[in-house]
Amino acid sequence: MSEVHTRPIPAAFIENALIGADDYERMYRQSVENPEAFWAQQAKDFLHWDQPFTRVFHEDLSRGDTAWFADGALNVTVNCIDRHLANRADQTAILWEGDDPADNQAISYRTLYEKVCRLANLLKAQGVKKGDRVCIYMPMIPEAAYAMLACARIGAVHSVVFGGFSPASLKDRILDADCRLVITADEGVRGGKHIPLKANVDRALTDCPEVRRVIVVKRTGVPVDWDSKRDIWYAESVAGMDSECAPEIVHAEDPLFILYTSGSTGKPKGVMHTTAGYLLMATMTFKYVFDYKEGEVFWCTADVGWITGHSYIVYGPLCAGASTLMFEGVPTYPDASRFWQVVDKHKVNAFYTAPTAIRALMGAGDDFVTKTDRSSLRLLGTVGEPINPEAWEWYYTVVGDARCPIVDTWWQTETGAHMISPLPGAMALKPGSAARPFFGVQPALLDGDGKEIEGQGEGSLVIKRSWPSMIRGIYGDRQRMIDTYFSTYPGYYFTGDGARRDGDGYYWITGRIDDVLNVSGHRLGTAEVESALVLHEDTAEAAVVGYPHPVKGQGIYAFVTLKSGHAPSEALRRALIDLCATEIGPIAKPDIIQWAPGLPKTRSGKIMRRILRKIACNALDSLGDTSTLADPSVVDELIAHRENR
Ligand code: 6R9
Repeated sequence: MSEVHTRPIPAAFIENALIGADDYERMYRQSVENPEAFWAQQAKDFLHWDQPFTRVFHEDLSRGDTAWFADGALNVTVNCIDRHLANRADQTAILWEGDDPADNQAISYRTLYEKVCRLANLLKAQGVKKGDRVCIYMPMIPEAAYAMLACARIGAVHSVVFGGFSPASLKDRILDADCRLVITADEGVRGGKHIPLKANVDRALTDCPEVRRVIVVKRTGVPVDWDSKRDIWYAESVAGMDSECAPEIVHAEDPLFILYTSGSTGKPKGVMHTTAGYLLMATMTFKYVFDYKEGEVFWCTADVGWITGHSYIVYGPLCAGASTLMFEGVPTYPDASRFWQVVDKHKVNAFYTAPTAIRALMGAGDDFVTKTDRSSLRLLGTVGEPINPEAWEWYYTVVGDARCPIVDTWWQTETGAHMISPLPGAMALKPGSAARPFFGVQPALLDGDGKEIEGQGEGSLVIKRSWPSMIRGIYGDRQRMIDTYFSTYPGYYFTGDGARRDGDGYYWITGRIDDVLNVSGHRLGTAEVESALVLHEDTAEAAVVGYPHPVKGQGIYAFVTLKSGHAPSEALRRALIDLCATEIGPIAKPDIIQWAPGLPKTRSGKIMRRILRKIACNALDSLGDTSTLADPSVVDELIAHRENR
């Protein structure tokens, strides 16, 4: 890669930044040299405790163990709502922008308090108790946030399932977490299209006999099928509830939520986060990485079904007392100017989105951006996948008018909060680099032998010590957490990403080094897509790999072998693509299907994905050694008929 030029921090920004270069160096040093003192102070500064902690943390990474502030007790909603009522009850907590530009709503902290208490009381009335799991399958409407917070109010554990997932995926997640109650809406609305959420829930629940109650928010008012023993309407049910609900004070290490994410093998896993450490780090990173100042409007465009929505639409901003914008729609509806129209309409100060959206909008042309004002913007951010320097430059110069620093934030569902990111007032920016670690985070790069690389170099990205918002478990399968994250390199947290460190100590994330795909910033396991493809009765075998895609970052390339006697056809191709959509969700549709008479396998029968990746990327001069294959001629056949040239 050619060396990119460094962008200094705009002078006007440095002056008022919360953390300057010297602050960063000093605080970072303290955070790693004396983590006890550092984190104890942060936890006192950022959170309200009902029972103060005396122990700061404990860790044993070889067993994936960590505990933070373990003898302290608190409630997340007291931190995100109640404590703001004295000073900012009338300030907007959630600024909702509907899919239709004419639809919007400002919810004050006072109103949020009432909405959350009523729903919390409704959950209690339905028998939900501390520790019970509640599934939330919602569009991007304020009720999604109320539902998450209502669970937190009573110590219940939410499991938000992205509204784009299919009934089959929803069913798997409900069963895995043993949820007994589901909160959903009649429909979702995105880009003018309607998504039948309630009908999806009905289908999922045919296999979930334990779910006794479904609370349905009326979003569009379309007629929906109704099971009068099971389903209740949200609005009429909460109307009868008390608007006060005493918070359940929970232990710092009690679970707050489960969120499913894809790994390299098997079904998606329920990543578990606990209360205090997660909330602390979500809030602290929100404030410092986005340089958040009182009264500002913050907009994260993610869906609440992903970790980014959890940490930076709901928990981080609300705990910090910010106004958080929640957007129901898509970047290109009614047209490709929508994001910037919304920025102007609501005077957004910080804007946080994914590289895939930036690339898509870049392709639509500058006019959609330049015809808007955007002078309210002070800072831009990206997350979800590596950002290519061209997209970075466009974001910086065209969207940000070369005034706004860009924070490229590297983190994961499992890390709960930002791990590597510029602090915008503290360090110069390098397009394409996530810059330097956040306080308390100690990244390292390991070589092929598991030895730490000093100074410049490239390797497997790991984290050396625990941090407050580290994954605490995989729901129902502790061993799987240890195997996935703490066994590859004992004593380290294994991220699954590769990275390079340059001479200034900046990190450049190179992408996943395992069998996880990143399609438009969404994680998908190759194994999940393969399982869907082989459900078709004509399919004998399937192997899925990623390949570079100009907008999505990665596209899905599937090699499919048919059972003997079955011939490829366009109809079969469509059927396989649809199968991925119905089994997983539309994001899992393969971009390319190549009919493969055979797959490259070792003599022991293992598919050599390394070779398939090269074929999918059209990188034929670096195929590597194929001599260990059972039948090397398979490779020539696949190359001759490759679909990506
Ligand atoms: C927050 C989130 C995590 C994976 C992660 C990495 C990729 C996220 C990135 C990035 C390069 C960034 N990733 N942020 N890669 N630069 N700034 O996206 O969580 O859905 O769990 O995905 O996304 O590969 O391992 P999650």
